[in-house]
Amino acid sequence: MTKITDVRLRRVLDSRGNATVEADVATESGGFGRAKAPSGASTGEFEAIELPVNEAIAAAREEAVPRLIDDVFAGDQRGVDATLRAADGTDDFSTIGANSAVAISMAAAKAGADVAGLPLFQHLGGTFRGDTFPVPLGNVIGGGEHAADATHIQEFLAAPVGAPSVQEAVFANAAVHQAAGELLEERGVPSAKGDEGAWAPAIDDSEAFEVMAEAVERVENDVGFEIKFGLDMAGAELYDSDAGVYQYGDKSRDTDEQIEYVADLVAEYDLVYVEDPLDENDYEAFAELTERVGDRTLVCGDDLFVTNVERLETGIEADAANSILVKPNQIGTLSDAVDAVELAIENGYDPVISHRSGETEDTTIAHLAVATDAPYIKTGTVGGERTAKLNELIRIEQNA
Ligand code: 2PG
Ligand code: MG
Repeated sequence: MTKITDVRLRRVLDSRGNATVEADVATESGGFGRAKAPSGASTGEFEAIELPVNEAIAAAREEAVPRLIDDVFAGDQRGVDATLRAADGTDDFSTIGANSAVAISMAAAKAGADVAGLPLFQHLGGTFRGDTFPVPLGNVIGGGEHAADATHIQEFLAAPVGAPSVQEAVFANAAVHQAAGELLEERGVPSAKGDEGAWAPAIDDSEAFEVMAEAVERVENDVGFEIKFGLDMAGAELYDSDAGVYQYGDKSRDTDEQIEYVADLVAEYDLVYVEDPLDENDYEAFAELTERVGDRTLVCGDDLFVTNVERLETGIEADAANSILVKPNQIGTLSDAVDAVELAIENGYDPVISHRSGETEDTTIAHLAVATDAPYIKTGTVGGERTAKLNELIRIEQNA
């Protein structure tokens, strides 16, 4: 193993045109890794803290970089991440910013892989990992915090569960996206795209369900393998905590009605995946829904768990869900993200490795999904910052 000799941080663009942190990590033997932090819009209340980029860079240069240089081995990911935590000194990375932390953590992993002469997924996963491939969940129609004047439900996600390969799955999702675009056009609904490249039409959720079901059926008939779909409801964004109701424009549902509504949707559309169907503070309501539909669909906690093992432990205790969304920047380091994946798997929860709505061309999460044998990855359908990950998965599958 070789020591880290240099860490450079800079401000670069993300897919929304906002600034984000890019980190370069170099080692004494000439190893090199570069990574960029993503950024959320529908962020969970309990996520690690993303600082303004200039502030995050300045704080990380002062607190973290000196501790990493000439002291920590690039291949020792746990050591790198423990150093970042010690340098920060808080639980939520509010000193150096989770954006600086995650960029450095991922860049160090890439430098470690470079030194070892291994692809990143193999460096992270080891010899006995990385032989299964995740099903990509593809965002096809969406609104919520990701697009103005579109659906209330944040994401309608194609799930090509019967695809024989990642490549077939990725193309199936793109075909569903295309078919949905055509169907919207046939209905005379003009549609721009939201932050993640999903169609963002000004239609109500019930019409989006119709379009989605039809688009999936068309492509399913075409490709000859099973395609289902699912949702990210981003329940915390719909929830009005003062009134205690989920607000869909003029219509509101109390918690019992929300549970009923989601259970009905699962039955009617045979949904295989429902993310954040309820508010991020309501483990109990999550548990009630999971009790009702958990044998048929994944009930996934994103804002509920925020990739945090303590919150996941609470959820496991409460039988709140059967799946967790894993976003490294929600918790700040790759080690923390892997801990969440491992705790999930030990307890029968399916981990879903995920992008953010604000992304870059960084491909780390594609490798993380393969390295951890995660059954699913959520990383969009079209658009350069999304296809960066999808095309990387195809390459990994082909050993390219
Ligand atoms: C989500 C994500 C990604 P954001 O809610 O799951 O789709 O959105 O990055 O805006 O939190
Ligand atoms: Mg979500």
